[in-house]
Amino acid sequence: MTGMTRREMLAAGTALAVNGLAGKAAAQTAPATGLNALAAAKGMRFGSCFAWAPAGADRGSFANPAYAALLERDCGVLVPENEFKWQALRPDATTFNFDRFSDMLDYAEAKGMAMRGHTLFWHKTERMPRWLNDYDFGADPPKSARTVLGQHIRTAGKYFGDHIYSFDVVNETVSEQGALRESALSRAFGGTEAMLDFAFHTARTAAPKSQLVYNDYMSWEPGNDAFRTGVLRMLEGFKKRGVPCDALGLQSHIGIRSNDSVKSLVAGQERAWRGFLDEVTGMGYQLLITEFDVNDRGLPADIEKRDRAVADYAKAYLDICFSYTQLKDVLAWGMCDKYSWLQGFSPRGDKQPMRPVLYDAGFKPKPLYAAFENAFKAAPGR
Ligand code: 9MR
Repeated sequence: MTGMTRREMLAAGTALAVNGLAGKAAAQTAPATGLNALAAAKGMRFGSCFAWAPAGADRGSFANPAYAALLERDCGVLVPENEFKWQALRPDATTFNFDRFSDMLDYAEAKGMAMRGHTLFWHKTERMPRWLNDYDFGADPPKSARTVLGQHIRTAGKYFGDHIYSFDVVNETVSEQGALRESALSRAFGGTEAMLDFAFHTARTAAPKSQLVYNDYMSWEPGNDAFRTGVLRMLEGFKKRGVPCDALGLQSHIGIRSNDSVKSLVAGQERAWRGFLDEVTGMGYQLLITEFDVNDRGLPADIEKRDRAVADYAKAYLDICFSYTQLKDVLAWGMCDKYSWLQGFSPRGDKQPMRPVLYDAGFKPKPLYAAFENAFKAAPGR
């Protein structure tokens, strides 16, 4: 698509309306500064999600100079928080709208940062566009299901495969009980397994150079045994069937939700988490941390104590994860507390703003930032 404008694209007679494609320059490599420099010294990379917003909006966006300064200081890789999801890209079955995503990619590439694609398919009905949940799969449901999902993955791969080095091909298809979720689309395929295999094979063909990831809300939090077992069974199945999935994305939305001390939480969670990571890497999968943040609901309001516990808990988690040299990319789910999804999704009982990511609402680094610095410094090279 190099040099092809949106108008030329449309004139080229594609069966689908694909908006938002400007000519793209080749990606450059960001000069490593801040956390990304510490990561790079170990063969790793640090990054964050970010958003699209109108110029100057008070958002976690490249268009907010204060937020962009954080991205440019610390990040070598970026991922759109919402703008590459079906709900953002696909107003209906025949239209793609890449306008916002395209702006984000232009920014990332102008700054020499790599881009991840989140996500080619989020298999939760409440996260799928309504038109897809209500879709009429007609007389030959498997065929029309392959057309719908295939068009999406092929279009994203065709236009952005050379620009997105890593795709979350499927996000969250394993339930809390460890079963594969179902939807109208998976039923049309004749089952979730057939749909997952098709998604990864199609992504490999459409974007042969990109890393293909299964992403889920993995972390060391307790009470996840059935869920983790379900993920392991699915990953085993991929290997047996030759499904081209390269890596497991550990979302890593960790949190302290009780009065337990950091020490006792770590002691209770480390063994099972290492056991899980041993199994995943033992099957030959790479790892990424894709959406790191720390929910501080269970911690006292006192900011000094709260930030200390968040940082200590995070450092223990990062040390374990970084000890696996299969893990190279580490992305936070936002750089500044002010814009974290958790402020709205999971407010604290005392109504104090949450402090889940690396910079506070005044754009100052917190102890969590130092925890990342120290974790990268302590990590074995890869
Ligand atoms: O942070 C995202 C929030 O702004 C969106 O409203 C929400 C639904 O699209 O998704 C949030 O990001 C999620 C990510 O896409 C997948 N893993 C869990 C993240 C937090 O819910």
